[in-house]
Amino acid sequence: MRTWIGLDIGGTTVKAGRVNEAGEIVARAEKAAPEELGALVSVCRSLVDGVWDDSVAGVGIGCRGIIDVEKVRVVVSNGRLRCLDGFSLAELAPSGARVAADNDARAAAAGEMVWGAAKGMRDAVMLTIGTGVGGAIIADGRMVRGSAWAAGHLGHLNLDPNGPMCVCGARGCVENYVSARAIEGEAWAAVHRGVNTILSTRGTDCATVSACAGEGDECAAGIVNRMIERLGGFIGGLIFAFDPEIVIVGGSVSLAGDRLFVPLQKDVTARTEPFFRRKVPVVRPGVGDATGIIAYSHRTMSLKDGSRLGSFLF
Ligand code: BMX
Ligand code: ZN
Repeated sequence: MRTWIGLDIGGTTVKAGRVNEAGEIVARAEKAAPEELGALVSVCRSLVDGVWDDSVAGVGIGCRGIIDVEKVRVVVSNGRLRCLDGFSLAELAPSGARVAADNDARAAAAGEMVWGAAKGMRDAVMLTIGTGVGGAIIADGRMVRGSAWAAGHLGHLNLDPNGPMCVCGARGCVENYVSARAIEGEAWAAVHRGVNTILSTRGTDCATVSACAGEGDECAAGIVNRMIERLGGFIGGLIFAFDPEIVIVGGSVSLAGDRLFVPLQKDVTARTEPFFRRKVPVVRPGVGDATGIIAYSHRTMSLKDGSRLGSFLF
C-alpha cells in the first residue's frame, strides 16, 4: 500500500506523520519549532526521515504564512518563524521526492472536506485556533486562495482598529484576542497584576486556563468567556460573509471540547438564526487532532491522483 508523509509547520510545534490510502496515520513524530532557519530545517528533515519508508509516494507540507502553491515556496512568514520568508519548502523532503505545500489552515480544511466534518459539502469555513488564528474558505466546492495566495487569513480581520499590534503589522486583529497566545497573555497579565486566582500557582498556559475555568476560578472563567463571546461575534460575521454549511474550529484551543463548543454554538446561533432561519453548525474537526497531518498528505495525494479530489483543491 502506498503512503504519504504530511508535515505540519506551526508556530510552536512541527509535526510529521505517514498516512495510508485510507487516511490512517501509521507513524507520527513531533518536535518544538526552533526560530532559527538552520535549526528549523534540521528539525523538519529529521522528522520526515523518522517517518519515511519505501512506500512513501510524496510529501505534503502545511505551513503557516502565505504559501505559493505552484512554486512550493513560502512567500511571507510573519511572527515566530519569520526565518521562513522566501524559503523553498521542497528542501525539507529528500531530493527527488514529490512535494506539495499550502497554508496550514487551508490544508486542514482540505482534509476536513475529504475525510472530516465537511465531507460532501461545497461551502465551509475553517478556523485553526492555536498559536495564531488560521483560516480557510471553501466556496462552491473550491479552496479560495486569492490573487497572490493570501486569501483565508481570517485571523487578521479587525476587532478593534486601535487594538494591540499584531504580527502582521496591523492593530487589533482577531488573532490577538482569541488565539492560545492571546488567552495566555491575558492570564499572565492578571497574575502579574496580583489578581487572586489559582492561575498564579497552576500556570498560565492555555490548557491550564481552560481547566481552571472549568473548576470555577473567576479570573480564568472571565478570560475564557470573553474569548468565546469574541469568537462567537467573529464566526457570526463569517457566516454572514460566506453562508457556509458548516464552520469547523480546530487547533489546540478546540481541545477544550464541550466547554468551548456548547456556549459557542449558542452564541453563534443567537447572532445568525434570526436572519438565516437555520442553525449553522460550529463543530470540531472530524479527523481530530490529526487533521493537519492527514490533510497535508492528502494534498500530495491529490496531485498524484489528479482527478476529482484534485479539482476541488485547485
Ligand atoms: C497566522 C498566519 C497564518 C497561519 C495562522 C495559524 C503567519 C506566519 N501566520 O495568522 O498564515 O495560518 O497564523 O498558524 O503569518 P499557527 O501556526 O499560528 O497556528
Ligand atoms: Zn494581524
